[in-house]
Amino acid sequence: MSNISRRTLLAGGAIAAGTALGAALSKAGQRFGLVPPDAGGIYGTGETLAYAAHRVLGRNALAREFPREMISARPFANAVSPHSAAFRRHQAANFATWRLHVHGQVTQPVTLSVAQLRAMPASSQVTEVTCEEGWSYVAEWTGTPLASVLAMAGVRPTSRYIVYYSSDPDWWESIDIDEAMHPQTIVAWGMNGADLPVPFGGPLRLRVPRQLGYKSVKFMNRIVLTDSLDGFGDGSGQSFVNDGYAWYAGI
Ligand SMILES: Nc1nc2c(c(=O)[nH]1)N[C@H]1C(S)=C(S)[C@@H](COP(=O)(O)O)O[C@H]1N2
Ligand SMILES: [Mo]
Repeated sequence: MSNISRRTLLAGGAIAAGTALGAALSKAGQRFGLVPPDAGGIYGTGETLAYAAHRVLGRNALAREFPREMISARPFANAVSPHSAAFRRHQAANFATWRLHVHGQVTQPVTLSVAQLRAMPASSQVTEVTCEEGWSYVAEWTGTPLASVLAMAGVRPTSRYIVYYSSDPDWWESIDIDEAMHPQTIVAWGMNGADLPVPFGGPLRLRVPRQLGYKSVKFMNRIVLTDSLDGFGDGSGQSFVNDGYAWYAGI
């Protein structure tokens, strides 16, 4: 696929230099799974090109990892909606009651506690959270590779995306299976050597270091595997609050 897709992409790039990108690239792209779900939106052509380029040429590329000396002394926790009463009850129980549900196109849905996730082989990374607003910080993130969690549930071959939710009903996101299986995509439960603090998304946060900060959903409690984003919100793969953000936010 890689060679064909590469050619498709180069052809797409040449067409982009002209004007009639849409038809040709999107037809080829759809065929090879290179068109993001919000391709019809305001980012249209540019986003499709970025997504296709990253998927064809940089599918396994790694997000930059930093030396530990570069960990930010004062990481910035972005504002979130007020926590629900249910969240505060979990917090009062030190999140012993928190569960991550994994279902959809899997062989066997699984439900995991934070302790169960912590008992699995862990992975750490010193990576940057980059907000679309222009600020960023570097931290060490520790968690369970999402690929291991998905393997427990058994990914059906029809799955093309994961949709992931938080205790904040207005904040959910989706990524494709390549991104989900990437070794740097982790279900984080630790930050800078301690438990992941609530302001930074504790008890569980999906860290997607190859994409902008808004894809790293805090307070994650549910993951759904699916072959299509139709039927999830407006079908663009994101909560309405992220309308206007590109679905594919690769950096
Ligand atoms: N549940 C939830 N996750 C979220 C957000 C949010 O408001 N709610 N904000 C996102 C945005 S826009 C960014 S840039 C990062 C910020 O991460 P930080 O709070 O660690 O700085 O979290 C993302 N994850
Ligand atoms: Mo952000």
